[in-house]
Amino acid sequence: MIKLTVNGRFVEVEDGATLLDATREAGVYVPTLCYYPRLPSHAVCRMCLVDVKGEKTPQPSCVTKAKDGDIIDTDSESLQAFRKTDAEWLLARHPNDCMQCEVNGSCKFQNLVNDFQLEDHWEKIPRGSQAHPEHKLTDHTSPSIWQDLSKCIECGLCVEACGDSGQQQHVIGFAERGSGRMPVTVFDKPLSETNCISCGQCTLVCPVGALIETPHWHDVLHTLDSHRRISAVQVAPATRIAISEEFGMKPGTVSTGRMINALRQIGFDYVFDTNFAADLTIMEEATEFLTRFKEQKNLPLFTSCCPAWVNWLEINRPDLLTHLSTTKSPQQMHGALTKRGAFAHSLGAEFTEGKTEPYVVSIMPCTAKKDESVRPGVSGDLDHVLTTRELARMIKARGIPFSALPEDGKFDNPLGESTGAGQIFGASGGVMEAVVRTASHFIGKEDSMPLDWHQLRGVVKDVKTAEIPGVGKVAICNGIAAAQRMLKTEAWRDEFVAIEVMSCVGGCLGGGGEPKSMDPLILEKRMHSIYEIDKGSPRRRSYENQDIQKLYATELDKPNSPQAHALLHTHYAA
Ligand code: HC0
Ligand code: SF4
Repeated sequence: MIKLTVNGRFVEVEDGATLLDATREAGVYVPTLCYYPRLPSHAVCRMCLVDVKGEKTPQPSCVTKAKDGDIIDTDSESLQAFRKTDAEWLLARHPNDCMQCEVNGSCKFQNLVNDFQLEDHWEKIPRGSQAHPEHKLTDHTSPSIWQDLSKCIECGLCVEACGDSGQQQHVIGFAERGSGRMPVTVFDKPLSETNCISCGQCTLVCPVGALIETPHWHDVLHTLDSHRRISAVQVAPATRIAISEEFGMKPGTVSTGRMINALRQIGFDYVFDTNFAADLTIMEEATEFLTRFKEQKNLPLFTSCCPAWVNWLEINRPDLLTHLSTTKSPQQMHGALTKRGAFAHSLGAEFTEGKTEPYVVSIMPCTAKKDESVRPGVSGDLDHVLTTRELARMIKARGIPFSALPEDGKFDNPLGESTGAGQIFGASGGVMEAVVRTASHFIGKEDSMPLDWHQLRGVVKDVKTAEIPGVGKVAICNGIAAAQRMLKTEAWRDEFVAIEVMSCVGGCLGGGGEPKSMDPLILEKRMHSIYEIDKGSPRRRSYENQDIQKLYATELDKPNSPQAHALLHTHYAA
């Protein structure tokens, strides 16, 4: 351990810790703009400079390692003056449209301006140099991601998140030098024409509003307020946990009941659980897997519920699309059942008497789910997809005191009941574990196989594997970069019978639409809660879901039946 003092306070930090870590340990606030826990720091914003006794110049605390005996001052007059000037320079290049900005209230730069009481007294120098008009500042062509580089502060985090340190897609890179420097797409193409997979990791790390999810929450509130259609919303497994962070609660706090109550107050007539459809996905996907296994065809099966992974395959390896499960994702299944299946039928007369079809919204921790909802083959299942962050904005816009809401909210049925297997979909490895739990029942080995597959869990390892007795080896790729690495050789073809890929590290709980936490252990904390919900569930295998059993009995016959195929399966664009 390293012992040092920060502003006169004694602290101990682990070997290898930075001065920034030490300030956090001491409970001292040091502003940062270009720092993000899981990405390399380049110390470009200079906001985190601190004085270190004995050093002639201030040191960037995000990259300077702490040493035994260091004496740190974070708040000297000269540091305050430097930070102020530095931030005012950024402000001179920043548009003054905070009131209309989608990240108003959660922008790190806005917070800084507020904290430092900065005045915008310099002459404005709009971003985007006249010398390089080819770099378009705004791009609204993607169904998932909006770009507005007039707000960019050049932190470089999007370049890292999309590039070598993150998703390995390299869609965004820096162009130009000096004051014209900005992160642009390859050949300045609109995002929709690049290899962007819509994962949204760039929006997660952007400290300002330069890269955001394509916003749809205004449309949702507008439609709800018109009261013209019966409305239904479904919520993803990961959202009910991460939403708590947006309201100052401890990471990992489970807010299922509060969230349901908030959604009712926002104005939704029905609040459903995506986990119900996750159970249904398992019925379809486990059956599909066992059929392929029997026929030894199109193995290994690739899971298909991560739309950024589907996008990646379509763009980069269309030759492998036959491996993808044709089972729709839970989001799309739930949408189809709500719009055209069980729920729509249950509305009966109310549905037919002038109210038109139900208005269906989903809330996901993911930006690519927006893109998925307009894919050929599934478009029409849903009207709008919102991220967890957009849900928080709606709750705030409605003035709902989220943390004070009662925790007693319950999902509506019949599309609301779920098992623990549906809940673990939100974590990397969860889909595969859920498949194994139900497939073992289908092949009569339920009693001899474990319910908990700890080898498949975790947010740290790139690739996790497990041997399923009598079936073969399965693999989990924790992030799209891990999948890319695996597919570089041919070994996967013979080694595995099924492969789960989630494009974001950690799975959906680390999705690009989640709250922008700076807690280095955020993925672990969210994951812990997901498995706690599973552990406490009375039913933990998807086939045990009573409402799913009823759905097959009344509407879908059996898994992979023609009826199930018509409503619950899709195809891919080669
Ligand atoms: Fe996920 Fe899903 S688990 S992709 O991560 O399969 O977004 O949370 O809702 O559809 O269920 C996201 C999360 C979902 C879907 C489910 C799957
Ligand atoms: Fe890159 Fe993902 Fe952002 Fe697209 S959404 S630019 S792939 S990080």
